[in-house]
Amino acid sequence: MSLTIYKTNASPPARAVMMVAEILGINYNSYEINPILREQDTPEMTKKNPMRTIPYIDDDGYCLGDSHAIMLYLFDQYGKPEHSYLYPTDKRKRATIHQRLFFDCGVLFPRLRSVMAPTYTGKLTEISNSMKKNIDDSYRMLEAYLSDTLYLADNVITLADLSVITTMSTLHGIHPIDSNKYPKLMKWFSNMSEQEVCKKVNKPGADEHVASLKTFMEINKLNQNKKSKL
Ligand SMILES: N[C@@H](CCC(=O)N[C@@H](CS)C(=O)NCC(=O)O)C(=O)O
Repeated sequence: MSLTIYKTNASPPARAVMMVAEILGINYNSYEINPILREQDTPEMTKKNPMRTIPYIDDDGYCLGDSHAIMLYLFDQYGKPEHSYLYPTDKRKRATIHQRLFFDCGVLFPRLRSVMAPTYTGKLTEISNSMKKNIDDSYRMLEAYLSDTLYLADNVITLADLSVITTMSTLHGIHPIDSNKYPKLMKWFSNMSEQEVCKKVNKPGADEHVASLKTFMEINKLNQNKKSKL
């Protein structure tokens, strides 16, 4: 068996894939990619993942991009009966898990990405009010998703939680959850952060990601101030 995960620890979707691999006990190779330097754009990498995003995997010649698709594949390929809680067979629970994964892919992560992209390209000096409004609106949705269950799709942790916690760990670092407005989300976030897999696999990369976004914003501010004085 030879599974390679192309990743960087700061990347939220890469952290989600790494957490699933950790829980399933998969022995994998890591290949570090720096997306700021666009290391994923070489012809060889583009062939493996035409989306040119991180993470992607190569499992004995089978290549797959998008963390959500990868998480489901790893579960199907490597999951054992004791992991069934992560993706139960009940059709409605599965549908809810899918919805939360699509929510992360199509709503939550893009709202973080709208901060990341202009920050890493030197444009953003602080999160704008409209960005904050969009992020808060996502927190409102998550609060609603947590109205009937302790976790996002069930009373136990599923793939949905492993995906969303990675995006939320960066978002909370740059635009903290207001626990008065979103008490269930705050409790979920604290519960998830206490999980061993999150402490070991998610936290170091999340801390790195938050610190790098804040540092880039500071540098952008200095550069823009310098330019305005010229
Ligand atoms: N939906 C994708 C998003 C992946 C993504 O956008 N990753 C970022 C790094 S955190 C990236 O590769 N950015 C470079 C780009 O979008 O070109 C997933 O879940 O894997």
